[in-house]
Amino acid sequence: MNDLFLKALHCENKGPRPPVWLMRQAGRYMPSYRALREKYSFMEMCHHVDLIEEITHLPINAFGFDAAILFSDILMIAEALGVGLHFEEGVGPIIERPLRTQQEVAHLPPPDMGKLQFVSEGIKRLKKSLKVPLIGFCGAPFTVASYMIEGKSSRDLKRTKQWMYSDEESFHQLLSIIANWSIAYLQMQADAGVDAIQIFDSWANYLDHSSFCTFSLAYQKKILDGIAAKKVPTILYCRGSSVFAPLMAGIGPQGISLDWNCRLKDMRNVVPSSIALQGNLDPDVLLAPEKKIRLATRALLEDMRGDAGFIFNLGHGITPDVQEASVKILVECIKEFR
Ligand code: 1CP
Repeated sequence: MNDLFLKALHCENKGPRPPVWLMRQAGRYMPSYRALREKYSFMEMCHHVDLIEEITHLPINAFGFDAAILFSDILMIAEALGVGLHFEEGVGPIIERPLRTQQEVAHLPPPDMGKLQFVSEGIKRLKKSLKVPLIGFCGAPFTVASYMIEGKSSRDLKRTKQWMYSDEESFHQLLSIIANWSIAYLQMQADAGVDAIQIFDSWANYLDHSSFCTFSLAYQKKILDGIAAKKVPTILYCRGSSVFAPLMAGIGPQGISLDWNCRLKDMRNVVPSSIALQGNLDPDVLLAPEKKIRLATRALLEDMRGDAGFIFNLGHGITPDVQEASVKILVECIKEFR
């Protein structure tokens, strides 16, 4: 088993190069993924154990990443909560019955992992076939709640924030319900064998400092505390995370994943060396010519040289318009770093 990723996550990587994996590494930029998508809907792919296994392996086989991330989606919990979910071509996720009232929140069901068994089965299968660590994940309650309220991807999160500011009580109730589901879900993933867990709060950048503490961080902490006994190392990711990094470091994750608007090296001044730093190349660098990809990759590698807790990643997910050849250049550049 290649343990470079877990070594770095525990801030114990003495080797010459950091581990590398990419958020959204199994996705539409890969022709092999698109070929499967011709045959199956995204929901079919997420529910089918054989496909979960096959798709999780695609980027590992193609690029030799040091960690795999379970093929699934943060909205599987929304689906299990009964609000209805499908993905529309060119639009993204659609929640069929978005939440509108306090009564609808009160009627959401308690955690039932029977509805998410396919994820557990997928993990068990992957643990037998993978030669790299497997990362499980969930969305943070604030981000999952925003989809359940907005009904689809939103540019401004207006409905979510209007609800948050006008009826705190039911907003907290919703976040609590999602957090309880997330705890049960991550416990199930840990029992099935994931080696690490990442929590995605992709829309936390819409919150001011005080709201971030109350509505995002508090529930990330609730989840970390709820799964602590499983002893699986966790990574927290927020978009716009650099301003919140010291707060995130304070709730006990093993790693923090940062987006590209900060100099990662400088974040060491506010994040202790016992917590891994993951990131943070601008995903759009992968749209540049080879020379620029190499330059930007080496600059980040040089900046983080000697940091035993550095995990190379992008600042956010890889985009569908990236060429596989560019990903090969990136990985090659990291692997030859001495
Ligand atoms: O059309 C398709 O084929 C579906 C594209 C796709 C894929 C490949 C979606 C729809 N989700 C995924 C997989 C996925 N999503 C993974 C799998 C593992 C991997 O990284 O390879 C993970 C970890 C996610 C997490 C996820 N889903 C997040 C958090 C991370 C992030 O990118 O911020 C979010 C916000 C989602 C919602 C979602 N699912 C899919 C899309 C296109 C979106 C985002 C829509 C939006 O921008 O609002």
